[in-house]
Amino acid sequence: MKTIFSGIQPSGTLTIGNYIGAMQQFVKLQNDHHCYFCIVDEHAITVSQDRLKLRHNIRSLAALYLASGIDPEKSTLFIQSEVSAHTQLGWMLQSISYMGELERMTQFKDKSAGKEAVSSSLLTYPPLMAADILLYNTDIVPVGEDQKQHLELTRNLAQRFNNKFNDIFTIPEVQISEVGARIMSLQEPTKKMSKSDENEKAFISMLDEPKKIEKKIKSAVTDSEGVVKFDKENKPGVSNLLTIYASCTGESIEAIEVKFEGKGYGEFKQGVANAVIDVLAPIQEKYNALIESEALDEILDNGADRAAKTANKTLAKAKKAMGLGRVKRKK
Ligand code: ATP
Ligand code: LTN
Repeated sequence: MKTIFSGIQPSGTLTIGNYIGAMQQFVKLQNDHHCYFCIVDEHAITVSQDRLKLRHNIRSLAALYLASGIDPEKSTLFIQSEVSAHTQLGWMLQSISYMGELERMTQFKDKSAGKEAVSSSLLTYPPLMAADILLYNTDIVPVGEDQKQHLELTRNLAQRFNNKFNDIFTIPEVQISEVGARIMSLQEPTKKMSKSDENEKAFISMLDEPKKIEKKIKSAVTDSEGVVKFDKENKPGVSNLLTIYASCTGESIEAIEVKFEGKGYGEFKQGVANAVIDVLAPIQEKYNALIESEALDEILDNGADRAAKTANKTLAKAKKAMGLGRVKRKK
């Protein structure tokens, strides 16, 4: 069975973009893969976080993974900072990363643009991400399109390490889902929907109430043509809503276009809102049952123990390959 690793940052409540682009895929993949799903809190602190909010977001993200259908019997769900091998290998991989290649990462450029004080961890984010992946001998990394460049770098670092020291890392493949790989902002449909967007109207949170979902979709930016048709170039807003609709119902884009032929955006938007509400209602119910439960802590404790077992083995091999520490004497 192939091994899968993916991570989500606890930097806010997950959006419908995260759900479609990440969660939906994870839930399917766990049936025939060996899966690790990680709450990457050490990545979240590369930008400033309020400590109480961060703590809340970590727990909330864990509950959302489970409420979305991640089964702790099938998958290992854990918090990055509870498995210390991640930062340790992350540091080691920084030592073989070049400034130039890190500065070229679009995420770094986007997040640092126009800022006066940029933390160095924003620059060294990709070697930590590479460590997350490489610790588990990962074969496949399912992510959204925006993470492709980081995956390419991860592969380069793994190859560089293997060539320079010893052949210990598996070279991971990226897997990007086709439909819904990139859900866009409701307010600026040429920009990715992001849970840390300052404008709350730009995203639908997985925990938004039905009324709020309806309101946000009704105020989504479209165009003045009044035709429900998929055309990413000329009709980014409508195309985005079509993608959301299709991902929530499983219907094809073409079938939805036919359904709303000759109908206005008002009716279409109501349809999109209903589709989103129907998908989120059962998830929210499960979330509410989990969020304060002891069961959630137990799952995360077990997950961290299981993850550490594998991670520590890889870390020991990598340290040995690099010449760190001592050779253990035989007693
Ligand atoms: P932030 O805005 O806080 O940087 P984010 O909302 O972009 O975060 P991440 O934690 O970076 O979310 O990503 C979690 C997963 O969800 C990744 O696999 C990412 O590619 C995917 N993802 C994030 N946003 C979208 C989106 N708009 N459409 C599809 N997939 C997405
Ligand atoms: N950088 C990713 C989150 C992330 C990740 C990972 C994804 C951190 N470590 C390892 C896949 C594998 C993001 O911002 N979406």
